[in-house]
Amino acid sequence: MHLLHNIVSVIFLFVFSNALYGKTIQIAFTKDDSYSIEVAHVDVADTIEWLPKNEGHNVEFLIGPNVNALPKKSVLNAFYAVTFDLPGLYLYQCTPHGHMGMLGLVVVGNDFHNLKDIRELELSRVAKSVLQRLIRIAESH
Ligand SMILES: [Cu+2]
Repeated sequence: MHLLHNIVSVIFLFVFSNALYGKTIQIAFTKDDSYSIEVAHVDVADTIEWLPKNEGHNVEFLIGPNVNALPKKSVLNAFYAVTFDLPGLYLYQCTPHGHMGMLGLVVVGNDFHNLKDIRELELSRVAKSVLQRLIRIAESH
C-alpha cells in the first residue's frame, strides 16, 4: 500500500511538473544545411534547444504569434534555447542559409491562427517552396 502510494505520488509529480515547466526537445544543425527536425510540434511552456552539431548555422525568428516580441537572433555556432509561451506558428531561419531554404517551423499548441501571416512573408523562391512543404507537413500532423 505504501509502495503504491509512492508510485502514485511520483506519477502525480511527473505530470504536474510537466504541466508547469513543459517538455524539452532538441534540434541539431546538420551538415546538409538543415535542421534535424524541420517541423516541431510543442505545447505552450515547452522548450526547444538547438544544438550546434555542425558549424556555420544559427536560429533567427522571422515571425511568431507576437511579431513585436520575437525571440532574439542566436549567435552562429552557439547553443540556443527558447521556451514558447504563446500558441501559434513560429518560423525561423538560419541567417546565412535561409535563402537556400534552411528553415524551421514550430507549431505551438496545434494553433494555426497566424498561418496567413506566415504565408505572406517575403522569402526567396527556394525558401518559399520549402516553407510550403513545411506547412503541408505541419497540417498533416
Ligand atoms: Cu545554416
